[in-house]
Amino acid sequence: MGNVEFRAQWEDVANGVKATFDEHGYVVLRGFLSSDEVAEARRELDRYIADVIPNIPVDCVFYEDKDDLATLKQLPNMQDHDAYFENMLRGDTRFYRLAELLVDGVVGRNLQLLRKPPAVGLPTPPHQDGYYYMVQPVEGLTMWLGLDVADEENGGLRYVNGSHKLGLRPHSRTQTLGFSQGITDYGNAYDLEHEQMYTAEPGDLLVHHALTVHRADGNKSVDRPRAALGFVYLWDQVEENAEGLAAYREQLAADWLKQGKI
Ligand SMILES: O=C(O)CCC(=O)C(=O)O
Repeated sequence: MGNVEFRAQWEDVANGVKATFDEHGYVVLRGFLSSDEVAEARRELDRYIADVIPNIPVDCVFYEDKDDLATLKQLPNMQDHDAYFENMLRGDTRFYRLAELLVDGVVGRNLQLLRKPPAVGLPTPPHQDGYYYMVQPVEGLTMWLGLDVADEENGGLRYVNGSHKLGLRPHSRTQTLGFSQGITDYGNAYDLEHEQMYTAEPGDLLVHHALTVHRADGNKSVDRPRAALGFVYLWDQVEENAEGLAAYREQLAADWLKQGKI
């Protein structure tokens, strides 16, 4: 990955980026990947879709409608099934180095496709990623790398500025495949005053803390998919409720199967 422009900016970025992330709970890095690098990631994603999907369990591939392959919406844990994406998350990549800069000592836990197919792509409910991971302390981050244009029509990201300083919020089960937990008291005065919507171009990187409240709209366009890659890094000192997490995931997969969603 040799984005010269990015390397030239790296020192400035490194100086300012952590302060911004710590203050707001997120930071937006425009042009984090060059167009060539985005093209490579997209080619690898196409290869994954063609060659890997046929050989992985059903709970690793989500569609809005499983009978319509055009409605592909999420590919969780791609790092478990493919060396290219394993390296992207855990190798000595720009993503990993940035995660290390923001949280000293990280483990790459999940690399997933986050896609909203046109017309049927559902909204992402308001949530905090830290709630899903069952860890203490809730210390980690998610990077969201745009592969398509994302905007108000097809599902830009909405962050609640400063919400990472206010602790974990109550969540409960949603019926949204891939985002099974949503904040139950979302929409209080703080949320409404501090939420900001971000659009993205391919190659832009949005990074948020594991406690930052965020959501996204559905894809209301007729022909513009909105694809992104999501990278989850957790602090390497967190304590995980591994049993609770495994039990929850097993139950969830059983529910989706029963409902015919996967
Ligand atoms: O892409 C989206 O709609 C949501 C992304 C998200 O919630 C996340 O990366 O944590």
